[in-house]
Amino acid sequence: MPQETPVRIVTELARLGYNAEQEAVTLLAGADVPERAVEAVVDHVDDDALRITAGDVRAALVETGSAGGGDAASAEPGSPVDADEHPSVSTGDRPQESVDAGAEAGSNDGSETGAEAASRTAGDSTPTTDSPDPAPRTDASDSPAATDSPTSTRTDDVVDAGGEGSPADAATRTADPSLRSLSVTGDVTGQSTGTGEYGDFVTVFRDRYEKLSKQLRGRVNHRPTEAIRSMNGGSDAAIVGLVNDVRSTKNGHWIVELEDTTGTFPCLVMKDREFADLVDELLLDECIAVEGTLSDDGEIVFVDAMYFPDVPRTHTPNTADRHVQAALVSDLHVGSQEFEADAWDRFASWLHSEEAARVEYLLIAGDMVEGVGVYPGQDEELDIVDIYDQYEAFAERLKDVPGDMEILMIPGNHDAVRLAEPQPGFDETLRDVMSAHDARITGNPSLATVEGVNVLMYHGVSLDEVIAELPEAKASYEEPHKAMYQLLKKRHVAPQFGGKTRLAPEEKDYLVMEAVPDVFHTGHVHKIGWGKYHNVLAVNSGCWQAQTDFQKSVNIDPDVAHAPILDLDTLDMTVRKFA
Ligand code: D5M
Ligand code: FE
Ligand code: ZN
Repeated sequence: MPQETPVRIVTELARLGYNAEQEAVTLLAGADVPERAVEAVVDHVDDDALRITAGDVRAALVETGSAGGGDAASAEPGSPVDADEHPSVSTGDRPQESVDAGAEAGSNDGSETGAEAASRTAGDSTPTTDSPDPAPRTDASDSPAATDSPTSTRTDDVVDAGGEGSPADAATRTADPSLRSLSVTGDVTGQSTGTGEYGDFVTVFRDRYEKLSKQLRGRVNHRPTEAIRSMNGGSDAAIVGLVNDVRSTKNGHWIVELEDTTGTFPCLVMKDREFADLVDELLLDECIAVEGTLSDDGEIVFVDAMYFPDVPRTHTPNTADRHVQAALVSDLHVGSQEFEADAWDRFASWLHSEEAARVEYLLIAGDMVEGVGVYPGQDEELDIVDIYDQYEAFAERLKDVPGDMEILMIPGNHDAVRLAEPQPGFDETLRDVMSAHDARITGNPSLATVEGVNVLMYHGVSLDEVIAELPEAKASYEEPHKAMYQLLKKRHVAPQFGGKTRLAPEEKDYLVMEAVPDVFHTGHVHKIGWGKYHNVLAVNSGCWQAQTDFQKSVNIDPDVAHAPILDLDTLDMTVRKFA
C-alpha cells in the first residue's frame, strides 16, 4: 500500500467534513479499495456524525463486504497520520493550532495561538518547515515557506521591527496587484429601498421564505399549509415554513408552529424522538421543513423528520490559484480608552515583515471605532469623543498597514451607520475620512470573492442571540464558531428578528446565505474561535479592545489582538497573537 494512503484518506474525510480515529484510518487504508471503503463508511455514519470511529469502519466494511486483508500494518504509530491529533487540515504551521476540519477546532483553550512567539521574536518564529508536524498537510508541497515565485514588496516603509518580524526583503519580493481579485456581492449599500413600513416587513419575509424554501424543496414533498388544512386525517404531510412559535406542551413535547405564505400550521415534536433536541436549536423566523403524519382530526402534524436549509456536506470550497493570504480582523474600537494601540502597531509592523509577504488582503468585519452613545455611560470610557475624530484616528491606523494591501471593511454596531441590518457601507463623508488607504467599503453583511474564495463577512450581532437562545454546548462565547455553524445551518446570518438583532426591512432579504460561502468571517463577540462546518471555515476574529468596565460587569473576557491569517490557496489558517 502506498505510504501516502492514510494521508489521502484523512484528507478526503476532512473534505467531507469528518474527523477520524487513527484506528479508523488504519482500517480504511487496509481495505481492498480504500477509496471505496471511505465512501462506504461515509454512507454508513449518521449525517450528524463528526468523528469516524474504528467501529464505524468495521460496521461499514462488513456491510459492503470489502474488508480486505487490511490489518494494522498500514499507518505506523507516530506516522504523519495521527488521527487523534488534528487529522484533517493542517495549517502547515503550528499543528496544535491547525484548523481541524470536522471537529470543533475553536481555540479558547488558553494555549498560545498561532505565532504568538512569531510575533515576538522574529528569529525562531517561522512556524513552518522544520518543526515535526504530526498533522498531515493537505498538500505537503505547499508550505507557506515554499519559494514559488517571489511576490510582494511593500511599497511603503518597511518594518518597525520592534522585534516583530523581520524586515521585508524588497529585493526579492514584488507585489503584483494584477494577480489580485476582489469583488463583492450581496451588499445593500446604495440599494436600500425600505421605508420601515409594515408592508416592507411582509415583503422581506416573503423573500426570505422564497429563498430558503427553495433550499428545502428538493428534500420534502411539501404542500402549502392552506392545502394541508383540507387533507384527510392520517395523511402524510410535509410543510416548509418560517418558525412562528415554539412552545412546550404540559407533557414536555413541543409544538412548533410553521408559517408559509398561506397561513400557519402546528407541528408536534414528541420529546422522545431522536431529533427532539433539534427543537433547542430553533430560532423564531428561521426556515425549516418537517415531514410527518396528520393527526386523525387533521389539526396537527406529528413530526417524523425535520430539515434545515443547511450547507451540503459535499460542499467543495474554492481556493486561490496561488499562495496568497488574508488577515481576518474585526472590532478595533478606535476611540475607546481600551483600544490596544500597541498591539495594533505590532500587527501593522508584522504586516511589513517578510513573514507576512503573502498577506495581501486585510478583511475587517466591523466595529472599526468605538462610536458614541452606543450604550449608557459609554462616554466615560471614550478616549476620543467625536465620532469623526474617531474615524480620523482609525484612518491613521490603516495608514500603518502596508500600502499595497487590499483592504475590505464592513460596519458593525458601533459604527456610524444605521444599526438595523443589513447595514449599508459608510457614507461619503466617512469614506473621505478613511480615503488614505483606498479601502473597499461595503455593507454588513457582504459576500466577498477573494481570488476565487467566497468569504461571507458579517459583523455578528446575531451571535449574541444565538448564544442566548441555544444550549451552551451548541453555542457559547467560549466557542463562537459553533454559534456560526448554527447560522450556516439556517443559511441566514440573523434569523431571529426582534431581540438583539434589528432588521431593516428591504425588498430582498440580504441576510439569507443564498450561496454557500467558503469562509464565514464574523466578529462582535470579541472572542476568537474557528472551525469547519461541512467544509466551510467559520472564523470569529477576536478584537483589539481590552476588557471594558461594562464587559467586566457582565463577565465578558475578550480575546485581544489576535489576527487569524488565512491561506487562500488551502484555507488553512494560523492565528497570530500580538497582545
Ligand atoms: O460587543 C462586544 C460584546 O459585548 C458582544 O458579545 C455584545 C456584548 N455587549 C456589549 N455591550 C453590551 C450591552 N450593552 N448589553 C449586552 N451585551 C453587550 P460590542 O459590539 O463590541 O459592544
Ligand atoms: Fe465590537
Ligand atoms: Zn459589535
